[in-house]
Amino acid sequence: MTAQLESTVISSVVAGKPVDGHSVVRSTNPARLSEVVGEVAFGDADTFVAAAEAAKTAQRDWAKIPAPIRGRAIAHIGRLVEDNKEALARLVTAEIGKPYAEALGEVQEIVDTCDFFLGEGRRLYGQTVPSEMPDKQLFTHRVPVGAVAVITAGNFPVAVPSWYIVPALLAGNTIVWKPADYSPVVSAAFHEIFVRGGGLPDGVFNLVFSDGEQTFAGLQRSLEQGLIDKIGFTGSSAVGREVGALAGRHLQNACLELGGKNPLVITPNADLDLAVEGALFSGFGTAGQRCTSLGTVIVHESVHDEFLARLTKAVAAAKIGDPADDVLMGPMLDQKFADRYEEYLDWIQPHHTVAGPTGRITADNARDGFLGDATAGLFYHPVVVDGVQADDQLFLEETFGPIIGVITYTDLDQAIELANKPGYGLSSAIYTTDPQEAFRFRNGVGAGMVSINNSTSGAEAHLPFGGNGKSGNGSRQSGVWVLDQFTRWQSVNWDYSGRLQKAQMDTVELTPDRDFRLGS
Ligand code: UN1
Repeated sequence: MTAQLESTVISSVVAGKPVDGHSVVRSTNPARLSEVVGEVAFGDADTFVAAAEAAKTAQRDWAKIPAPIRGRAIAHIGRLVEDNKEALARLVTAEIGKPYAEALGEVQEIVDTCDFFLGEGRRLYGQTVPSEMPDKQLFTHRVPVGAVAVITAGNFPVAVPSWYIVPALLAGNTIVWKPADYSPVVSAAFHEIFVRGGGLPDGVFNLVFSDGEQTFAGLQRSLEQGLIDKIGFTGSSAVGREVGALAGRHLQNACLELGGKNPLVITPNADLDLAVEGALFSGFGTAGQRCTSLGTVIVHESVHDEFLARLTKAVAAAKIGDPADDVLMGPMLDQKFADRYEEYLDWIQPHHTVAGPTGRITADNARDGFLGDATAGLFYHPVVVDGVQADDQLFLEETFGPIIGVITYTDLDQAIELANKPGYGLSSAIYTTDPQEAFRFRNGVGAGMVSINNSTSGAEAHLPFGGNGKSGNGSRQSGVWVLDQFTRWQSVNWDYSGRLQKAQMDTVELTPDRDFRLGS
């Protein structure tokens, strides 16, 4: 029997109006697959192009609204999110299986982002710059980029979209948002809160449900027609490469937030219990499906055995089960992630050691102390793979799921080399009580984010977030830094001399005495 929480079919919203879809898809609860969270009508490439047209048309008037007033809209959105915090978090938990405490944290991240940008509406500073000539003044202004396509993943179905949408709107841009196809209900709720809370005019924030192929086709056509001026994309490195290439062909640089193979180094003097706690949270929170999730623990050989013993014990004791309960780990986000994760499990080799069970939690492959009915959902055992080597696939590639590797090192330079070897560069962590080691690691690691005595996850909403290498193209989200993604600098030179003053040619020179020498 299926229980249905929502009876209406949700759909794309273009220029403020719902749009008929082509196929209706069910969104189910990954913790109880028989429970339908909602139904969504998928659009196609035409839906995307229509949304881009609406965004492009609405942008001119949205940009005319003074930035402080747009900042007020962001303030109201933040309050409305706060007032709906529990309801939105419950939807996150129901639709993608994120444990409720984490889901509340995720919703809080939207509020934090709004808190930051509501003030930016009264700043959005430019500069006054001196001219090399008299009676002339130079200025810089931030101007909006235009219509922005935002394409996001469903592991952070509301926090990560807000990192793009809040600053983009604040800076005077309009939006076409294509959320993950497996989190439509929570996406529709987010969209409605934003439109209502901000009093956003029609066309300012458009929502498109479509599959990856149709989205790409729609994006391509929109770019060809000059309807999209900027792309923000969060997802896999493979798709990010395609999106970046498409943007590049249209002389645009996309804001890309891609995969990670995030290392966590443990030095001989580290507080091992703290390191275990950090590894547990970043390895298995969101069932290992964050872009900041821990990939490999790089532990000094002298503390390897002790660390592994404590970690194995902690993993065995961790609470796993119904994400509505107080658990460390719930189910996989969606069937397709479960299927892909099973392939990663094949990367475990005979030279590896795994302490506990692996694979799907079932009646025959049970987990002690499981909270709820494991067979009803997409639940997997948390896996720690010891004896990983630097040329293992498991060491080199992202494994989106509850699996972490353990490798040893002998000196810090080697640990840094191992941390950088997979070629991603999103997040990283070091557990040490020696400041020299912390600084040497920070200096040597190629990641965009470094944690010292904290896990690889847990970025705050006003610090630059983003990666290098296979994790992105160097773009940064959050805080003032993201404004460079959603605005362009316009320089103004204002001449009030009443004559043509030619730069570099009509400048006056003083007469320096270059021959003067002391004592001569
Ligand atoms: C992501 O997985 O795409 O630091 C973002 C963290 C979260 C954001 C992760 N605040 O893990």
